[in-house]
Parts: sequence; C-alpha cells; structure tokens
Amino acid sequence: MVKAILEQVKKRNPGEPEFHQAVEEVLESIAPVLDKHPEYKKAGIVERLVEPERQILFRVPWVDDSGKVQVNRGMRFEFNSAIGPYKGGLRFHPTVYPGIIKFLGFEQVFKNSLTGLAMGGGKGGSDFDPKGKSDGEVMRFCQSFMTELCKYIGPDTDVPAGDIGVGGREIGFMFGTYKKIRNEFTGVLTGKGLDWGGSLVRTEATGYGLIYFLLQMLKDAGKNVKGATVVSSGSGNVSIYATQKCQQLGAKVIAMSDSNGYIVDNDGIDLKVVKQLKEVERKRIKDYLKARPNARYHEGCDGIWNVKCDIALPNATQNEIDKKAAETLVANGVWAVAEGANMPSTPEAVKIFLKNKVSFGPAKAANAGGVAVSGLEMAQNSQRMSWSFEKTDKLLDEMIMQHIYRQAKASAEEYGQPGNLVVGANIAGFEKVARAMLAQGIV
Ligand code: NDP
Ligand code: 2IT
Repeated sequence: MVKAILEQVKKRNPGEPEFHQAVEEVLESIAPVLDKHPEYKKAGIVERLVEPERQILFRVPWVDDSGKVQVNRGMRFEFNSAIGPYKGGLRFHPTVYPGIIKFLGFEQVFKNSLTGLAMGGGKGGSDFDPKGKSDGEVMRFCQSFMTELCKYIGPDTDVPAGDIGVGGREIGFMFGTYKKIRNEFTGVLTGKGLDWGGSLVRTEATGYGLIYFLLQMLKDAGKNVKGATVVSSGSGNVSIYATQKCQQLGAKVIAMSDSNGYIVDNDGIDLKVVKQLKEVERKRIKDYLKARPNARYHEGCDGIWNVKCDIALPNATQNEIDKKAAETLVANGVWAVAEGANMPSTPEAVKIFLKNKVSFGPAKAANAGGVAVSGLEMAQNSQRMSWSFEKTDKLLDEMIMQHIYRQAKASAEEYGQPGNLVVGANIAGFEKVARAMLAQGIV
C-alpha cells in the first residue's frame, strides 16, 4: 500500500526528489502502524497527509538599489492543520523551489506533532538570495513578499517563522508590513524581536534543543558531551547556538563551515569571532582566520566531514552527509550524530549510522526545539506576557526535548526496533496527527 502511495506522490510531484525522499522515509517507518490500524487505511489518512491542504505560489516583484525591477517567486505550502494552525519557517535561498518547500512542510507536520504543542505543519519561502543585498533591498523584497503572503496567514491560521536566510532582520520587515496592511498587532510570525513580542530563548532554541536531545541519547549510551570533540557544520543560527551549548557543557567544537568552505581550530572555535562575522558583519567563515591565525581554512564545505570527531552535528542544509561522508565519520570513530538541519543525511548515510550503532538523532525529533519555542512564543503572545529566559529554557529542555526523546524511544520499542529513533520519531509524530484526522472526518 505505501508503495502505491509513493508512486502516486512521484507522479503528482515530478522532478522533486527531496520531497520524494522525505515521504519515502516516513512511509517506510509507518507501514507497520497502518497494518495495525486498518481504520487509517480506510480513511485515506496517508493519501491525505502527502497532499498539502493548500499550495500558494506568487510573484514577488521588487526594485533593487540600481532602480532595476527584480522578480522572485514566493510560495507557502500549508500541509496539515489537524492539530493546530499551520506552523513552520520561511526559507530565502536561491535553491528554493516547490520540491524543497514541500519536503520541509511535510516533515514539519510530524516534527510539530512531536513537540506536544498544538501546531499543524507548513513551510514557505522564496528563491530570493539575501546574500550580498543591502538592507534596503532586503526590506523591499520582504515588504513585497508579505504584501501577498498576508492574505493567507494569521495568528490562528498560519504562523510563519525563520529558516535559512530568514532571521530577525527579515522577520522584522515582514512583521511591519503585515501589521500595516492588516492593522493588527498579533503573533502572526515567530522569531520576533524581544521588544515587540518575541520570546526569550527563540534565537538559541534550535541549537540548545539539539544538544538537550543529544544529552538524552548519550545518557542511554553511557556517554557524555563533556570532553568530546565536536564538528558543527554551517555557521548560521542553528550551528552557532548548538556550538554555544556544547561549549557551556565542556565539549570542544573544532570545525564549522559555510557554503564556501570550512575552518578547523584545534584550540576550540572562538564563538565570539564567528558571531561577530555572521550575525553582525554578514561575512564569510574564511575571515575567521584574520582573528585566529592558527586555525586552518579549506575551500569547499563537503570536506568538513573528514575532520575526526566524536560527535557530528550537521547544522547547514539537506543531504550534506552522503554515504561517503558517513563512512568517513564512522571510520574516524564518530559515536553520535544529531541532526540540527532538516534531512541533512541521505538515506544511505542514515543506514550506515544505524548499522554501526552510532547514536543517531533524526532531524524531526532533534531539531524540534526551534519550532517548539515558536509555539511558546505564540502562547506568550496570546497571554500578552513574556516569560523569563530560565523558565522558557527549562520548558524547552524538560517539557519538550526530553519528552520528544522518550516518545521516539518508546515508539521504536513498541514497533520492535529499539534504538531506531528515525522509525520512533516518525511513528510517534504520525500517530497523533492520524488520530486527529480520523476524528475530524474526511476534510
Ligand atoms: P542560517 O541561514 O542561519 O544558516 C545556514 C547555514 O548553512 C549557513 O552557514 C549557510 O552558509 C549554510 N548553508 C546553507 N545552505 C547551504 C548549502 N546549500 N550548502 C552548504 N551550506 C549551506 O539557517 P539556520 O541555521 O536557521 O538553518 C540551518 C538548518 O537548520 C536548515 O536545514 C534549517 O532548515 C534547519 N532548521 C532551522 C531552524 C531554525 O529555527 N532556524 C529550526 C529547525 C531546523 P552560507 O551563509 O554560505 O549560505
Ligand atoms: O524547520 C523548522 O522547524 C524551522 N525552521 C522553525 C519553524 C518555526 O516555526 O519556528
């Protein structure tokens, strides 16, 4: 049955391999659940899950600094609203096309379900490249993008946030435009600035949550991050705060990257330098060497997985760890991999990690801390309240990440695959959404 559904997905969504890949992994995992629950089959739960509830594609015209008109494509895939309003980030990157946004939106449904909060799944973005653009150009693009997107979203309908290429600056420009057009100050976006409705810990949440999840995995494996050598790819939001938490816990992060290349600093990455370069100056990781001349820089981002480490944190983008990279990591003695990025390991790479008994934290579970604190931001906005850093951080760790780990572990055990958190996370995320869809009838 799942085979036929996958064939249909491929037929309906040709030329979108990332979406096919994400669907195939989930379908493989949940096949035994469907066998146990004929009512899910009868209600076409899976056939409905793989088809977004709504697909929005639109033109985004804007004027660059030289006065030339530029046209980008904007999109939002509202995947599933069975357990709450659509929720998920916006990605601005030249590689964005429907296949990328659909894979992300599909995964978001299960991830959001795992958080235990009332959030459905969606994702959006544009092929706009913020890199090298002036603040004025980014603002004009964001304003044009939101002029159309604002027709479809709202605090109880669809609540976007950041992803690659969308951080505090872009959320600010989009929020301003939404507020002006709709004449309402609501929690329609998350990841807002702390002075205007943002939540403490949201900036840190994905990276911190990743490490809280990792700690649970390591506890079961009889290991600890203290003293471990870590490689964290990327140098954006997720990588920076995963690195910060690792360092707080006494691990040594020795390598980070961007799309041009990677740095290795055997004395341990100086995060102040990376934050200044990436968060303030928007420069390349190569410039790290100006402040830390003893570090080394290598062209090309793929080589980062040749750096020997105990713990690998793929925190950049999809399919960044392929079969060869996974084999190299295992040969170099890696004992844990936790995915901060979405779908960063190819299916072949995942198999290699599982076969070699590497503690493996799949993205849907391990990186859910970001959207979870987005959910907490929505709760604070509804209450017109702001919670303290300590309270929010504790909720992220204890109420959310530890709970996600326990659910994924328990579901893997229940279905006879103990330790396989890929299967466990997919099943646990699916079951809640399936029950809600069943209860709500054929819609
Ligand atoms: P940022 O834009 O802050 O940083 C992205 C980083 O990854 C940059 O260093 C970027 O390098 C690098 N990168 C992006 N695309 C590529 C590529 N095609 N090849 C190589 N390197 C690349 O994004 P985030 O840190 O927010 O996101 C990173 C990952 O985490 C993504 O997969 C995202 O979906 C996922 N994620 C993010 C969450 C969040 O809350 N922000 C939540 C959960 C998951 P460069 O600057 O050169 O482009
Ligand atoms: O992939 C993700 O979970 C995110 N980019 C965060 C989404 C959100 O709504 O905070």
